[in-house]
Amino acid sequence: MEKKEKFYITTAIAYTSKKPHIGNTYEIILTDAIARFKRQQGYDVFFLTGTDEHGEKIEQLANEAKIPPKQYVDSVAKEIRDIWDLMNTSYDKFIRTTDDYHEETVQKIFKKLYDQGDIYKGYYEGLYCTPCESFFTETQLVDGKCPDCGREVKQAKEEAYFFKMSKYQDRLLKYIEDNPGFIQPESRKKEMINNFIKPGLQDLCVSRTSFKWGIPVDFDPKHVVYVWIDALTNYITALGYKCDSKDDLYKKYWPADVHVIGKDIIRFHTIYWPIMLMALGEELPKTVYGHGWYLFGEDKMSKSKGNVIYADYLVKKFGVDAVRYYCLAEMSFAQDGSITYDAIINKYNSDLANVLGNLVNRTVSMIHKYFDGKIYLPTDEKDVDKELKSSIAIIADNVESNMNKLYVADALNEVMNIARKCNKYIDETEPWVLGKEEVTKERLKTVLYNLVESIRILSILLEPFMPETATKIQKQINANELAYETVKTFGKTQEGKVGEAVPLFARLDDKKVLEEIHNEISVEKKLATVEDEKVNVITIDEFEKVQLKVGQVLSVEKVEKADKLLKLEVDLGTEKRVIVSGIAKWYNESNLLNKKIVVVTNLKPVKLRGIESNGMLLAAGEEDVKLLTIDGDLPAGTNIH
Ligand code: ME8
Repeated sequence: MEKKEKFYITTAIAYTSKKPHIGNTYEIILTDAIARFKRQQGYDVFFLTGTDEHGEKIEQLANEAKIPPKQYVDSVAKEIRDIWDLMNTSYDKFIRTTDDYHEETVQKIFKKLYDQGDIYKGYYEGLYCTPCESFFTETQLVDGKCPDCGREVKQAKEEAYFFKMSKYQDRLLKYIEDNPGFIQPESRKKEMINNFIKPGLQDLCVSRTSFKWGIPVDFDPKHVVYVWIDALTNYITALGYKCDSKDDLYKKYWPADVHVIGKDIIRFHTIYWPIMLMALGEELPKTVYGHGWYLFGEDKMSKSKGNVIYADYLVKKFGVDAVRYYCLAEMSFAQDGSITYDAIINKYNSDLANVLGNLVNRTVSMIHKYFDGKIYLPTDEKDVDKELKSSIAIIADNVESNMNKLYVADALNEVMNIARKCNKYIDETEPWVLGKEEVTKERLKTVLYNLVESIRILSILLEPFMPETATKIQKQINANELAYETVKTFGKTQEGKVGEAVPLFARLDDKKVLEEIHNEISVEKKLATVEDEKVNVITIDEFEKVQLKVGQVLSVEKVEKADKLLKLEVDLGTEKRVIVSGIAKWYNESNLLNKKIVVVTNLKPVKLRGIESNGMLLAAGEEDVKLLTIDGDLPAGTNIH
């Protein structure tokens, strides 16, 4: 038997920080469609997906949830895999970056690169905020202070490992230029070359000491490996690349034929990743395809805006294949897509119910009505039949060429064009007229045969995009010839009986469905808010750690060269304190002197513009700020409880 050509395709590995939304889910559906298409074409496909489970953010989320990070990622990784399974994606392997074999190989790779001099130990220098444990650049500061907590930052140096990116810069540029298909879409290629590579690559800081949830550098365990080095390596560890040896799977499938990723992480995949591979002496991936993003209408999906759409909810409302259809059809190559509930309902009705569902249902029902479910071979060929056959042949070619260019939405639209052509063919041939007279019923046999045969071809071409629907259609028309090559030969259907006519996509009442969604979403939002609040619940003991007192303002001064700051002297009964506060925009001596306010008295002192501030005032508001005051008269120093 002829040896099949291999095809290795991967998705980005999803962060186990939170449940994936429809945008992340789009990527696995897209990759699945390409993988299924390649399998149909006879390739020996390996399709990899998985989860990216380390990093500071995940450590923080686990801390907030008061569970160990591993327990946290186990639960989110399961949620992700369940959604990938729900979407009927045909991945061959699901890798987790917490898998033992992956962690071991990442350590070996780090050591190898260190031993050969590509990674060196140095210092990360910058402006450091101690409480936040973070480095910032001058431009990231806000009023010269930490952009996160507003405190002073100081010049600091932290030990870290660096990767000599610049060493490989020229080789990378040459690879990109010699392999025009490497970065897709083309427009991204220019961006990478002109904005990042040509100006000169900086050495990359590849270890961290500020958190623990990562793969330790085995020869220097206070460092953990930078999460991107850990994550990118998944594409080879999953195949059994072990640094000092390689499994057969690796030998067979590497290099990747396509890495499917989102547009935001193209730089990591087309600069850092190829350079890592060059340093390891391994082949580079053939193509990195950075798809666009799904937006909610025109906005980025974000939990805080409450506009995140989840795949499992959509599946409950519309079914798996309708969700796959929308996602694949509505994001053109090199562009962003838009998703809203009403757009899904519209597309469902216009394409799936009216065009595809209607065609299959009408055809199978007519065969039952006129011929007791029997399909007869055609007996003549009119122009209208020729036209149908030739357009289907052209469409089948278009589907293939679009898929080979990764123009998945265009390919799917072509498949739907078969259904559109068939509906037009029904209008032109008027089967209901032909069915009236015995003499014209002979012609009707041919018309219905052509429809069934077109639907058979359509169903094969539809399989990569909507696998369940393809099978349902094949059952209804009782199709036996399902090999991909047969899409190019019109006439494979034999005499026989069709199955039962079962509607594929019942039309949705848009107003009713939208109203249901609106109600369900608002209940979900409420539940989510209760959940969020639970995470932040504190006990009375914790609250009592904060000492609050009534303070009276004794003096008010502006702080030099700091527009926002006021220096106050506050009477706390038994003592006087200096407090520096960022309220100069709203308060001055005239509206603050003698005022009774609320002061946190046991906060660690901080220096602001060289003045030690010993306490904090409580205030409300962002744009318009008001200090908390006391209702009635109480002496300065009174405890607040
Ligand atoms: O980036 N529409 O993980 P991730 C379409 N762990 N795609 C979107 C999207 C949207 N609205 N939002 C995100 C990571 N994506 C890393 C990858 S790979 C070695 C490490 C895409 O969970 C995003 O671009 O944040 C990425 O390709 C994928 O979803 C996973 O995103």
